[in-house]
Amino acid sequence: MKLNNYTFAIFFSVVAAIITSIIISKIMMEQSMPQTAQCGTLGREEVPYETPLHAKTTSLVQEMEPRTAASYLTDKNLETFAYPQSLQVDYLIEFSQLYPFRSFDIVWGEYGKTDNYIQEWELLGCNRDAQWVQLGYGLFPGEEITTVSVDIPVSQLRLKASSAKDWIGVYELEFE
Ligand SMILES: [Ca+2]
Repeated sequence: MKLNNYTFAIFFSVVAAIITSIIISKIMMEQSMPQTAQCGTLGREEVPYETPLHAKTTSLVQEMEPRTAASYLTDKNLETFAYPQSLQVDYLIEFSQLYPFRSFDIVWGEYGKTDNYIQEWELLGCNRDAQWVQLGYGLFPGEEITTVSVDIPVSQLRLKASSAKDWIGVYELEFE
């Protein structure tokens, strides 16, 4: 009888140790698992500053007018503007690689100058870990151009702005 109790105690402690180690290794595995990409893709390479950039710009707000399509946001022409005919703009700019930008100039034109237009805006960047980080944020710009400085490489941008009253647009997103 005494032996049985002793055997049971050993058996019980072995089982408990196995269960504990399974739980610990599961927790450690979860912690070391790579993050899921929120934007871009994981493992993008950072390219040198001199690398020529090709921006592919798409609107995440449905566009009603092809003459003011998303591509006009990054066509390097300050006369043309992207304007989805909506109270909101939400543009995704894709660069394919991680680029060490220094700053962005958001050229709002009249949409930043008069307070019936943009009331809130945000610029996000896709970082090395493929996560969105906020690069800039503001309420009514009160200016035609807003400059946003950046000190991390990003592979994508997302420019959002909204108005409560009138449709808004953006003339250009310049980067250097
Ligand atoms: Ca333009």
